[in-house]
Amino acid sequence: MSDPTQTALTFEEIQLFRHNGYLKLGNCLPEDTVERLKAAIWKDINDEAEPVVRDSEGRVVRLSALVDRDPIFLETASSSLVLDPLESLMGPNIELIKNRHNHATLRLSSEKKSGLHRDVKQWSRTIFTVLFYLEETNMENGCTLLVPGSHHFPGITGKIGEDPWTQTLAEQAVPAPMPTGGLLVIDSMIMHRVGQNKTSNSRMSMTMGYHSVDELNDMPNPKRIVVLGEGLYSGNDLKLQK
Ligand SMILES: O=C(O)CCC(=O)C(=O)O
Repeated sequence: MSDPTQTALTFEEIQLFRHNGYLKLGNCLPEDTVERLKAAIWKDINDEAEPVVRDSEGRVVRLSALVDRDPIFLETASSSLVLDPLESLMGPNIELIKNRHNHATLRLSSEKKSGLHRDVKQWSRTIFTVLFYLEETNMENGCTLLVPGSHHFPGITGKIGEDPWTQTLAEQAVPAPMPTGGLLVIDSMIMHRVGQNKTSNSRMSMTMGYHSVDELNDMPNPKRIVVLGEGLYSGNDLKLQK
């Protein structure tokens, strides 16, 4: 795969990410990568290759377990285009998470409006999510909307919009239009939602979750893949065993 260099993030970009909870990355996926990803996604959608999620009309709108499908998915999710900026945010040892996100979604025209949500519940267990936009996304076809800074709010148990303090948040969501091949990294505690697709076309994206290697866990986790650095362990029980 051709892999344009994505430089490490600047201090200002890192600060913006920490402050706002999201960052549009400077470089896009190369055109040929986008085409390979879309072809692999369309193939599995047309074959209805499980595991899939269907909409109320029975149409396949999501492919799950993406990294166990065509190798292009893992290749893209672990390319330096993604890992160079992630390393600036997460350090040198990074795992890709197989049981959160790890899917491709076809957003079709829909009357239903989705609500704000978080991808994780508590700030001490947050992950970072990368959204790979395989088609241009804008206000018409339902670009992602985010509430800047909402990743700093405490964990909540109910649905966003149920407690009085979260009720007004929907009004604060800002749109994040993205070009074809664009990459958006979010702190998964940020409150966000997908916009409404008011066109007759699809809006295709791929979503992957990442975590820094947990240096206090020495149990192999088959639902994680180390994609950068090493799966090191530095618990202080090592000293006690000597
Ligand atoms: O596709 C989008 O715009 C948002 C996706 C999303 O909210 C999610 O996968 O949790």
